[in-house]
Amino acid sequence: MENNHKIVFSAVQPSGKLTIGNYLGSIKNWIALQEEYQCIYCVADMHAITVRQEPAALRQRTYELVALYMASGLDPEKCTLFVQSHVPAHAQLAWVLNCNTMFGELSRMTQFKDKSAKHADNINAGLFTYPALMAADILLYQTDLVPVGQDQMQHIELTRDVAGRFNSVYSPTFKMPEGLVHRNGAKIMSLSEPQKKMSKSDENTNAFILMLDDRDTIIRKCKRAVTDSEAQVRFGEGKDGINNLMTIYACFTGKTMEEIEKEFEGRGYGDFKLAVGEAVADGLAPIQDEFARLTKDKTYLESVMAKGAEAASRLAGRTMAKVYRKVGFIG
Ligand code: AQP
Repeated sequence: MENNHKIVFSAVQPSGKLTIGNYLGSIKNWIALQEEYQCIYCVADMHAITVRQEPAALRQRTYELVALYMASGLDPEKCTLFVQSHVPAHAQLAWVLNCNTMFGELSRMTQFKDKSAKHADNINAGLFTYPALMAADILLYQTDLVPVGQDQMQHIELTRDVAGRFNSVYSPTFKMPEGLVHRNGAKIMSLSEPQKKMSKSDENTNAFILMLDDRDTIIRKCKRAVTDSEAQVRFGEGKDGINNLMTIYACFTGKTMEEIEKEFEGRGYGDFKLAVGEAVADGLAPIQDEFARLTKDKTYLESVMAKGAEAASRLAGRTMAKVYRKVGFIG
């Protein structure tokens, strides 16, 4: 397919093992885009330290996330894969954007409210200004499209507000990015509390399925998923648990909700939960095999990171030079 030069940017934090929420809400949707657009995918290690991380584990998870990107189908020959801290322009632009982002805007971010409640002992300034760094990530590359899960749309809106403000104060500099939320899997919910989003940092390990969970664990977690007492596989109001399992099943099998309802008509939740577990395990198995192969070759992963950082730095440098000139820094 011909590359139409629209730019796509997205990132995931190496803040824990990735869940199927991260996969279905973002990475899975990135694969097709690399055929059509100029795609830049980042491992957001700078975002990860807004929450306390164990340094050796962060380093290890950064390697693993690069490997997981590739195992999921991202091809470093077709897109740019890089690690955020390898491109200093992210921190440089974040500072300038911090000076163009309002305290009130940041105070309204639900992720800040959630995370500061969860990490009450470490409500640091980085956690608060995280959206300015995320705006920098996106705006540095003159991004057109940002494929994310539904939970990130508020940050994309803020990015647009900050870009608009900068453009009107200093003259047009940043392209206005659009969030791209996939119809299916935009918000995968916790298996234990299906009113809450599935999150990799949930303390309850039964609440999420990890991309690297083994088959038995996946099936066990699906069997334990909270549902309702109706015993009818149907998508509807008041059935958050079943709706969520149906969404997961639909994402892994490509079936519609109607097809799923028909398939499980007159059958109990036990059958359905087992089928969901098997579909997830089957879908993840090839990714897990490829991941195991790639993580053995650290040198190769480092070469992908280095090549990606070089390409990303080149693009980011152009925007940074413009920004510094416009705000009045001597070039
Ligand atoms: N439950 C989800 N359903 C759909 N999409 C999701 N995403 C996250 N959870 C779900 C999408 O995954 C991408 C990367 O997210 P992130 O690593 O930047 O962090 P996050 O959104 O804060 O994800 P987590 O799992 O909740 O991490 P922690 O627990 O560390 O905060 C984004 O595109 C996001 O929309």
